[in-house]
Amino acid sequence: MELLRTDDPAVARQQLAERGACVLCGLRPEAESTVEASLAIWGRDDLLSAPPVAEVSMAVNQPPHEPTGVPTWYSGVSREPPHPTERYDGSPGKTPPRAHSELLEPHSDGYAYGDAYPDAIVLLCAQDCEEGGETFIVDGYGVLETLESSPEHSWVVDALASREVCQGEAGRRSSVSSVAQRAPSGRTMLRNMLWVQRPNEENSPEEQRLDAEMLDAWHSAVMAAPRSHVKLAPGEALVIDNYRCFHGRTPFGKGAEGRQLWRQWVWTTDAKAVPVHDGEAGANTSNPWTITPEDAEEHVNVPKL
Ligand SMILES: O=C(O)CCC(=O)C(=O)O
Ligand SMILES: [Fe+2]
Repeated sequence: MELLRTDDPAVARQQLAERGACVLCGLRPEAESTVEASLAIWGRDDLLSAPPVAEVSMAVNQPPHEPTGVPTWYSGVSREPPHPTERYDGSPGKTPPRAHSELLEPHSDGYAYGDAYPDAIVLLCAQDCEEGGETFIVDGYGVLETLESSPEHSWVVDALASREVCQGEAGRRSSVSSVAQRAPSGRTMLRNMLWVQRPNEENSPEEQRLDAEMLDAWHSAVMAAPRSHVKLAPGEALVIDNYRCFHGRTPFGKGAEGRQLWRQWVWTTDAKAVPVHDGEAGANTSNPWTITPEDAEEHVNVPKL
């Protein structure tokens, strides 16, 4: 599938609804553009939260950099979050470092938030590299269809919706829930996190074996699914439905040092739950899962797979 390029935010939103991803063009190649683009796509009514952008450069796991002048937390909250969620507790864990010379496998962003992971992502290119560093998308709904139509694997679809597995970082915030869920808005929510999703440690050995079998089938199907590649140019943003699509990128070649992307996580009114930044004007504190500014620093820009 070819990802559509458009400079019209309304078309981008339409594409997101129909295909789960597209490229929005004609943006300034600056960090500030990510919130502007998000506002242009969803508008103040439907954009609930857009925390500080994170810089994605050569090493995906390098500490995030927050430039001055970038809005710190978009608090255009004009209504209650769609669904509150509980606060997760946990101590720091580790994710495998990803070298720029390696392929970054398809994944969902935001595992640190548990079920309240962001429902959309805006990945804006400020500077590209000469070789490699292409971003790609896997359509998770397509993966579900493929599983469904395979006599050998159709059981996986039901299992994804009913088996509760560990989807949080080990030793950090635990998140035990099903891989496939439905948000109150009706959207199907999927997660693909190769190094994070694992059998539910509370389960019996036999149940854990079934968890593992399901996760293996799911991860294998995602890895085998078609990928739509896009080489982003400066001023272009890949807009992703993070409930539906998984993203990754090819290894960098020449000019890797210069490549720079800005990553904006977005929560819209269609999200299952929205983590709320505590203590900021306009922040909605009625959500029991309220994160403090320190928490936000640590978790909003949490190192990614
Ligand atoms: O470098 C890329 O193109 C994607 C990076 C990524 O997956 C992320 O920042 O979440
Ligand atoms: Fe990512």
